[in-house]
Amino acid sequence: MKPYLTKDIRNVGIVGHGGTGKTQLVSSLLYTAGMTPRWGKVADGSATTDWDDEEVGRKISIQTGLAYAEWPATPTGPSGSSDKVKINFIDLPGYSTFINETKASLIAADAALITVDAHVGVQVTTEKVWDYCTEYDIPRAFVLTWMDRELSSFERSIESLTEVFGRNVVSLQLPIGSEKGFRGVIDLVAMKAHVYKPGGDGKPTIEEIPAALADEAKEAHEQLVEMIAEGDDAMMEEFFREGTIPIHDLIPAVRRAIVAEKIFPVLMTSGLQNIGPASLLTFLADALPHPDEHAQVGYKEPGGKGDRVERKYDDAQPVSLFVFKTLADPFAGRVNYFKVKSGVLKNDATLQNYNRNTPERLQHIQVVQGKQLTEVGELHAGDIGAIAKLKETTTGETLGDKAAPIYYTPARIPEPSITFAIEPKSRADEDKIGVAIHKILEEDGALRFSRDPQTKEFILAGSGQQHIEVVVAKLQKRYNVNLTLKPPKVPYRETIRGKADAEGKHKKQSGGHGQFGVCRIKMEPVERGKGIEFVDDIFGGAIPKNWIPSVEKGIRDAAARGYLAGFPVTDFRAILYDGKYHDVDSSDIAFKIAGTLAFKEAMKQARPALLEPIMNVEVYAPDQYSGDLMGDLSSRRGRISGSETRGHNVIVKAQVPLAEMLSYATDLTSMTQGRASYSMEFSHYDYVPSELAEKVIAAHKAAHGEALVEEEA
Ligand SMILES: Nc1nc2c(ncn2[C@@H]2O[C@H](COP(=O)(O)OP(=O)(O)OP(=O)(O)O)[C@@H](O)[C@H]2O)c(=O)[nH]1
Ligand SMILES: [Mg+2]
Repeated sequence: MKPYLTKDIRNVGIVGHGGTGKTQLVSSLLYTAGMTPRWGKVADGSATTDWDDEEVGRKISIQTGLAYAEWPATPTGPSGSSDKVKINFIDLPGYSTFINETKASLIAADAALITVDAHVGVQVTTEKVWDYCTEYDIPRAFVLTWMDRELSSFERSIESLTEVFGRNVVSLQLPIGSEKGFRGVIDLVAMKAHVYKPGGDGKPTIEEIPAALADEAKEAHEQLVEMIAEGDDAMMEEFFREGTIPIHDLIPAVRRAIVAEKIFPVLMTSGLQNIGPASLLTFLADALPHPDEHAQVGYKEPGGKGDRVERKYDDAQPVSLFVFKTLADPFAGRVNYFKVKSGVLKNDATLQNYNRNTPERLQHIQVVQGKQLTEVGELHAGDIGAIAKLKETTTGETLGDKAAPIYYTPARIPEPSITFAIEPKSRADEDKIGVAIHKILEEDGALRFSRDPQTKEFILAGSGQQHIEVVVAKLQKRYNVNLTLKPPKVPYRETIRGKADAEGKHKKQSGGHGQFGVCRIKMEPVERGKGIEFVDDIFGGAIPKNWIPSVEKGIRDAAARGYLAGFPVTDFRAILYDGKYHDVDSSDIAFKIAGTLAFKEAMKQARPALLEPIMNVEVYAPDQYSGDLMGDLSSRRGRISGSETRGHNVIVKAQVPLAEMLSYATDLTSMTQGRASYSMEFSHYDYVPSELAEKVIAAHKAAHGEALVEEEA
């Protein structure tokens, strides 16, 4: 493949509600552009960007899929040249359990194509991905999918879109035919009809607009031009004088309006009948921003800290690249997907990983077509590629010229919302689990793994039941680790409501060396979410410097093991202000134990309390269910924070304790005959009401009594 320059690269994130046809659409576009010999189908597991075993098996997207098409833009300049551009597709999951993956990888896109099922209109995830686009400040276009489906409707879809996203949503096409009879589109910019053969090669015959649609098309064209020309007096005048704008002026004007986020265009396809792909490809090539039209900022320090460093997508700047996705391939090893943020990346370059302060050699840089990787010699600023077998690099890290460090900020991903215990089926499985899970953690930023310090159970936390099930399936298929998944758990925490002042004294004199350490601590609550703060307030060497970390460790270890019911204690400050030591008998371990004892004593005084995770929940459903939905959420101890109508749908927003939401997916389906969708995201921790707290503590003690006693001993 020839190297593409920045101005000839388009990076588009394909996002939208689960199952609206993103992956099928990408396969149709690739086939139409001649990038794949066969036309991939989600239904038979051959779609280019759903290639992982779990995706093929479940027929849904779970992780970021990359692909690219080479396609000519419409020549508008005097040269009339129509060199191909490279359109990089980032095909992202739509189901809410996998939406964190979407957010993390969309950061590499310069524009988004949002799929909307022409039968349903806007759904809960449509709004969610729109918000991500706003956060990343990228232009967006809509594509109506399933145009061949019974009861699909162009008019209703546009109505639904303008209702939610405003009057700047404007269609660039009109459908030719509808439902089973959908045959193509009218291009409202060039005013031509694109007629497709159902199930064909995705390329249309270009015809004059059929007489029956001529008036409607003319009116829509005029509306479009007026919107585009708004604020451009010269163009407006020309339009009124001539009654039209020449196509070589109109295409760049449409592009400018899209790039400036003045308009949000709508196009349409049938991914399964292959109607519309060529028209859509030409649109993407003509109208999407070039990478260098998207401002970017890096920072002097990781995590968005330190001074800002301006960088341009410019070949002349020092090379830098950002890793937005890591894959753990059991055969190929670790594969990193990256975007070149500045400069030219040459094959075999040695770049500095700034986050880890280590050099990495980039042997065999590649472009990605689904699961197929092809080596290339160089990639220019703005392009997307892959690299296998880096020593240490994973998602969210920046690499580049050692002399010009910069850090790009990774996406902010919400904390996991659900926790499961997993149990290895045999000793051999237990031995393998650590290594295997580590590989999966590298590719999944929304997953957390830990070991319950009380019960010694292995704990997986993620964004939903299906997320954890996929992880368990991967562990088994890829790494042959067999596990039992236990019922979901609510990740309760403990905290304190009051203050305490306590002493921890460890003294043992049993022949030989004794053990001696005494510490005095104060404890007080801190703001929710702040975790544990340790303050060293020792004066005059009451405890020598080298044992102070031992006291801290003792306190932190004890806090992790919990006090009321074995849940980690959090959001408190421990101030170490006094103590005693012995020249011979004091030791690291003696002060650790003293720290632990002081913590336990302080907990007695400090009015311990139980915390539970509260979730932000959004439910989307036909408005007839509005009352039922709100009643149901209230009965789950939910606090309704708002409800809005969206055409014939209602969106209900609420804050609900996670403990009440464990079976919501099933309950919502039966309550609405499957016509609702919802999303749920961690919001904050709050106190469990006292009568419930007692039950939770009792239940936990009953289940883990043995472990608790053991720990005391
Ligand atoms: N009839 C018809 N079926 C479609 C169309 N687009 C997609 N499908 C079918 O819808 C199902 C879901 O399509 P996908 O492409 O996997 O949807 P997706 O948006 O990628 O789904 P997620 O990535 O899991 O959110 C598949 O069975 C497709 O064959 C379409 O335009 N018409
Ligand atoms: Mg998909």
